[in-house]
Amino acid sequence: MQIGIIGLPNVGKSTLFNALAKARAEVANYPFTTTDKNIGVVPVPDERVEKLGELLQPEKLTFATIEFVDIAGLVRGASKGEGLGNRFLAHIREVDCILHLVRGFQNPDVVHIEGSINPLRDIEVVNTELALSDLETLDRRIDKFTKVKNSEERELLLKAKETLSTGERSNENFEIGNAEFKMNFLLTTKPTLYVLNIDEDSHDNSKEFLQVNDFARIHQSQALAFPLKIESELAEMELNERKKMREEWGLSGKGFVELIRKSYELLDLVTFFTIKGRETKAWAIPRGTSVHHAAGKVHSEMEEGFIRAEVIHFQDFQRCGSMARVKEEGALKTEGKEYLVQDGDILLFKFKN
Ligand SMILES: Nc1nc2c(ncn2[C@@H]2O[C@H](COP(=O)(O)OP(=O)(O)OP(=O)(O)O)[C@@H](O)[C@H]2O)c(=O)[nH]1
Ligand SMILES: [Mg+2]
Repeated sequence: MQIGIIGLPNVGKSTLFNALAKARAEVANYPFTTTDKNIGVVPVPDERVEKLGELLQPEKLTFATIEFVDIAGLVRGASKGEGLGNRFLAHIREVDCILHLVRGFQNPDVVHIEGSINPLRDIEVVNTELALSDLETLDRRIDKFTKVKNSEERELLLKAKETLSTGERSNENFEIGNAEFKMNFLLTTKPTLYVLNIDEDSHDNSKEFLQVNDFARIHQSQALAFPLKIESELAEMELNERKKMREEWGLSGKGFVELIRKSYELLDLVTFFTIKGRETKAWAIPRGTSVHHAAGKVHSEMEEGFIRAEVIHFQDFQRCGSMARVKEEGALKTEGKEYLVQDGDILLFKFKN
């Protein structure tokens, strides 16, 4: 599951990506530093994993991961091929969700492609390009259906086009009568987290952030104020030093932990745990995945030979404190193939091989 980091040039996308993934995307003060798609695998902070580590003392403790993609900056006219327009848009099409990074920091040494700090305008510039690109995609699809009479799909595509043309965000699902089509091939349907990159002395009650937050709310999205520069510096420090600095700077947020958690929520994933053998491990899967498919995520043989799963919720395990106690209390439930994995389930797969 991937989150694409998008935004105007020079807003700090690669800085964010580097801090997140400790990858080596170039960071430099001029537009289009990033021309290739960079993917970083990031562990999802989860107190439950730490708790399981304490209780089970496994040799190896593994967090669930999500992927961030550093995408080249977009400019006005990207949908018409300006800048790295088309490549940029193709990369966005491939990701599941969008982290839209917006410049809120002042530093006049860093060039702003639009000439001034104005988060809402910047958001509109980027979103307009996404919408224009979607309109083109829709037109192409609508053309295909022109000869088909009473095509429900055509009607739906036209409806989507109408919605987009008014500047509204399109919905993933459009319904007409009994027909329902997934519109997830459109860029503007992707769940979005707006991250305002603020100066370290700015706050999440600043006028700019409140505007961004309102915008996000109206468009069924999320928003976060994030002092990227200081947070990336803090991320390099030892835990204790970091805590001290956080207090000194009066930083109220939870830093990257919060940013990653919010990204994780955006992807609408649930976490399950496996505790067999030497390794205790957290896995992320889309909400609504059956335990049968979850087994396949761990090992293809487990899916093929799946018999049943024994399930205990993290909280029950924590209360019992050990597997022996769980069994004594009869707190293990047996579930068949169709069971939908719940966030926090510890799963023991029974399979034949
Ligand atoms: N003051 C300040 N400078 C920042 C911040 N974030 C990034 N910068 C600086 O802005 C410049 C551009 O940052 P990048 O991370 O390369 O920006 P980008 O969005 O990846 O740019 P493109 O890839 O060209 O689209 C660098 O010189 C960074 O050091 C910030 O939070 N505060
Ligand atoms: Mg970059």
